[in-house]
Amino acid sequence: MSTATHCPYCALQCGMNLDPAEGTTGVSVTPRQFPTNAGGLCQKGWTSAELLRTPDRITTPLLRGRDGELHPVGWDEALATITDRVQRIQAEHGHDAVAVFGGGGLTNEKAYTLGKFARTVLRTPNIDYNGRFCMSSAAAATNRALGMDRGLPFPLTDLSGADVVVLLGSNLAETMPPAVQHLAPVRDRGGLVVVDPRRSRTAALTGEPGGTQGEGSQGVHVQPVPGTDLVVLLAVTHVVIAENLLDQDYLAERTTGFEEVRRSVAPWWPERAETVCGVPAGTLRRLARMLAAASPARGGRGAYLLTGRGVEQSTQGTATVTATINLSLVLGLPGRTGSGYGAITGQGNGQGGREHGQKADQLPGYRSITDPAARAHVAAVWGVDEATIPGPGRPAVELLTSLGRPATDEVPGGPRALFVHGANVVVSAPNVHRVAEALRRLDLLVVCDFVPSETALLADVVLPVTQWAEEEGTMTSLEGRVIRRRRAVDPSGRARSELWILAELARRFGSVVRFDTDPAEVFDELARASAGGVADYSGLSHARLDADEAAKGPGYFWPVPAGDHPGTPRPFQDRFPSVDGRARMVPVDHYGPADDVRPDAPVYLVTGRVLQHYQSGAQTRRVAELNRIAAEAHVELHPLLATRLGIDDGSLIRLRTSRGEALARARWSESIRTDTVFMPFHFSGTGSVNLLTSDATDPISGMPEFKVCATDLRPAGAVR
Ligand SMILES: Nc1nc2c(c(=O)[nH]1)N[C@H]1C(S)=C(S)[C@@H](COP(=O)(O)OP(=O)(O)OC[C@H]3O[C@@H](n4cnc5c(=O)[nH]c(N)nc54)[C@H](O)[C@@H]3O)O[C@H]1N2
Ligand SMILES: Nc1nc2c(c(=O)[nH]1)N[C@H]1C(S)=C(S)[C@@H](COP(=O)(O)OP(=O)(O)OC[C@H]3O[C@@H](n4cnc5c(=O)[nH]c(N)nc54)[C@H](O)[C@@H]3O)O[C@H]1N2
Ligand code: SF4
Ligand SMILES: [Mo]
Repeated sequence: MSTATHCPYCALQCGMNLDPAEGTTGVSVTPRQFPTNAGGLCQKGWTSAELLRTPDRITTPLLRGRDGELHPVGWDEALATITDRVQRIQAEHGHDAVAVFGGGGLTNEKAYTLGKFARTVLRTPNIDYNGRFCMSSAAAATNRALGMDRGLPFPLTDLSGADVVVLLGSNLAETMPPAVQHLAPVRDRGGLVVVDPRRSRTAALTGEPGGTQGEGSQGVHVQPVPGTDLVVLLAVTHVVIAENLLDQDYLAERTTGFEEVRRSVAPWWPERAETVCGVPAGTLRRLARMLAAASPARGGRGAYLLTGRGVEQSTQGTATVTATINLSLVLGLPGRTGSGYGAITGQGNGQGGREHGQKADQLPGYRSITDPAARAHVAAVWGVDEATIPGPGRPAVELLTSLGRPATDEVPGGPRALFVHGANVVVSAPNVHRVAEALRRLDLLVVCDFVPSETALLADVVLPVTQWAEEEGTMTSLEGRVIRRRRAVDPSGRARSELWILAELARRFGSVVRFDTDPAEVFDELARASAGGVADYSGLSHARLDADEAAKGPGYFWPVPAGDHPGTPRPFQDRFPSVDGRARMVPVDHYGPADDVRPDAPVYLVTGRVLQHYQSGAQTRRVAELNRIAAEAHVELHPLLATRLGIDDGSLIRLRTSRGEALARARWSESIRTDTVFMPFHFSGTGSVNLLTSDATDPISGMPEFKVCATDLRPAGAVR
């Protein structure tokens, strides 16, 4: 019998059917109609079942012995060891001495339980997650400006009706290939705009070779100096205002703060902006006019501005998203049918994962942990005294680098034990030298995973968990649509669900707080905890999601505040969920990357993804078909730069930044700027780009500057 579920990887959450595979214990994958993928899957989705039976899957708990190696042990021994050691650490150093690191791949039920476990059992404020690396700048900016952080506040399929779609720092064609079909009508209208220092696969869809419009063009590729998108946005906003292309009525009725923003963009006339971002003034003007013509106020079909990690993973990520929202507001786009601003969420449950309490400052339902009413509501659901719920913890980079740090007069001591659930931080965090060093200082590292990731291999205790096709739960897609993940096969070996692990640990810690292990019951509790919050799931249950899927189509867009509420596909139609119902415009300015190019590091290093691999590669490097195509780290560089540095195509390059060195193969490509190189982050060992990246963070969101730093590069054999 077929099981209707969704892909384990990215936030597009493509629909798929799983069927028992003949003659094996595994399953086979076939694509299923679902609005985001419309029957398509990328190569990662097609091959996803292979990981269920990967030869080195962890099928039993592992404990590091006196010999320094990890050895199989029973569940009882593993959990007793954890309980004993955590209790001793907390007795000596206090509750805060234990930390938790979660992930945007966890189901809603697991993310919720993890946050509750940290606050009620460990009683620590120190919980954060890898979404800090992914969505935190967009979240900070949208919460501030629009009153709500729902990545896309409209169904993805809405994009196809627009005249113009601008993708800022998103390579959708490689990171969510089936989504590209929704852009086809926009391309036909010549309205696809891609802003990327590389002519990525997505930028190539514009049909443009460079910054000028060619014959038969389907849009515009804008190729700015890395880290200067904010200047592009300030200049385009300047032109919209200077040429009086704005939507005065909308600004008056639906926004506040326009005057300050108008003043703040005044100094960014296109010719000045061009000297900073390298985009021709004519292109900046053309963009402003294209957008204005597409806007509903001028009778266009509509326009969308969308941001990806290319502009968000920056020390000015929150400012850049804010500038994108400001531009969308002067054009009168958000909350108008067929128009809007959205951030493209990345991880499978990157959206739900940031709503239910694994973020340092947050309680379920997207509530603030410092809000007394929120604390009282959630405390009542958990059955605890609200005074026992800790306050906000440290954001991811700060948390990871503080691990095991001794207290001094200047800084408090860092946590001495860490639980990791759903992240491979020694590959994916910025400046990993520093993170690996911090992990080594710990008294106890517990990692839950189903594969021996680079981080799991450093652990004192590894707990094997079930994989996507072995469990029930819910995910919330990039559209804010709550959907069901369903079990198709039995768990491998002695792997257990994280819900069971956390409930069992709670029991062993002597907690009186109730921890359910049935995902449907956990969901019901999550729904109650979220009631009245921004991300209100209280009208949903597994039963309702299942029953209605056949009748009304898949999933519900949150908020769904009642059992008979139809869900909210487009939450900003009538008002913004802010205090005064208006969008708030906030002036921002450009200050550039923390680690800018200079004589000893003269080239921009930008990082990102390739189609075949997912994130730290812990999963996809174990899938033979994917690994065959992309087996090792590479550096994309322009032949002109390569020739100047004596680097042959296919040769090994040594890259060096202020943080460290890495080695990777040169891949000549005319699609990148001559002052910039690109390297994916999916590889470990000497090919890990995060040996090089900067851990400077955005002052508001805590998001690290993964995308841009300054590097030196030369042939690997060359003497320095
Ligand atoms: N194949 C694959 N797909 C994935 C994932 C994966 O690991 N692999 N991960 C998922 C996740 S969690 C996420 S967050 C999404 C990410 O999805 P995207 O945001 O599309 O992915 P990235 O490749 O990180 O970055 C996008 C682009 O930003 C560009 N860029 C770099 N620096 C700058 C800059 O300064 N300005 C601008 N404008 N662009 C810049 C890069 O050249 C790159 O083409 O993908 C999801 N889908
Ligand atoms: N240089 C550079 N670095 C980056 C980025 C970049 O663009 N450039 N992007 C950043 C972004 S956007 C992201 S999202 C992060 C992602 O970085 P990571 O958080 O490291 O991502 P994954 O590789 O997905 O790690 C997830 C781990 O959890 C395991 N896992 C999956 N599901 C579950 C589960 O349900 N329970 C448990 N316990 N484990 C599970 C997987 O096997 C895997 O080992 O990387 C960031 N790092
Ligand atoms: S686009 Fe994302 S959800 Fe769809 S098959 Fe690929 S990895 Fe899976
Ligand atoms: Mo991400």
